[in-house]
Amino acid sequence: MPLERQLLTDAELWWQADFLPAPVAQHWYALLQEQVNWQQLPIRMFGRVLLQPRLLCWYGEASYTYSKLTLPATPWPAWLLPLKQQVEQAVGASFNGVLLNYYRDGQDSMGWHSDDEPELGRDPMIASVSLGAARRFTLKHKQQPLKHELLLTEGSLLVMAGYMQHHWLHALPKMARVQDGRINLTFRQIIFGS
Ligand SMILES: O=C(O)CCC(=O)C(=O)O
Ligand SMILES: [Mn+2]
Repeated sequence: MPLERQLLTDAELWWQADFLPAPVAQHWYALLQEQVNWQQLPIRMFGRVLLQPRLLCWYGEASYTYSKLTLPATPWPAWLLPLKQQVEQAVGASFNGVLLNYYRDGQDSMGWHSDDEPELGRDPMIASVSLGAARRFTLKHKQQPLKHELLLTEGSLLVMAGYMQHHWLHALPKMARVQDGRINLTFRQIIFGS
């Protein structure tokens, strides 16, 4: 099944459950868990410095400033290029950076935000591959009382585009019962000189 458009006001959201077959998704999960230099970065909250409730890594030709943290430009590892190319082919767009998130278990999470950093351009296109444990992905409209939710299952591909980041926030809430890890790759296009 190809990418299917989700019915969502003021946004483009596309979803493909079977982007990677389970054995392929498991192969990538194991490789990424092992090969990536995962880091837990600080976050400033209510005047205190805490650690982010997940691990991350950035690969890209440009640096990426996100949540007031600048992730330096880091060359793409050659072993990751086949997955990047497969995503580019499915989406019909090219990407020059990937933010990887590792949620060690259901206690790790990501709070409400939009991916609206200036270096992503006016209408960012973000392609997100999910590996490992299925997790809820929640969306809420910024101006209207609208909500949406997806279960991001292993091997699925989600694409956010168009006005999505202008009008919607998204989050990956905690799921207390989840004991397994999840790795997520969010492919992005950084516009140089912004
Ligand atoms: O883990 C996810 O699926 C969401 C990740 C995300 O929103 C981000 O990296 O900006
Ligand atoms: Mn995001």
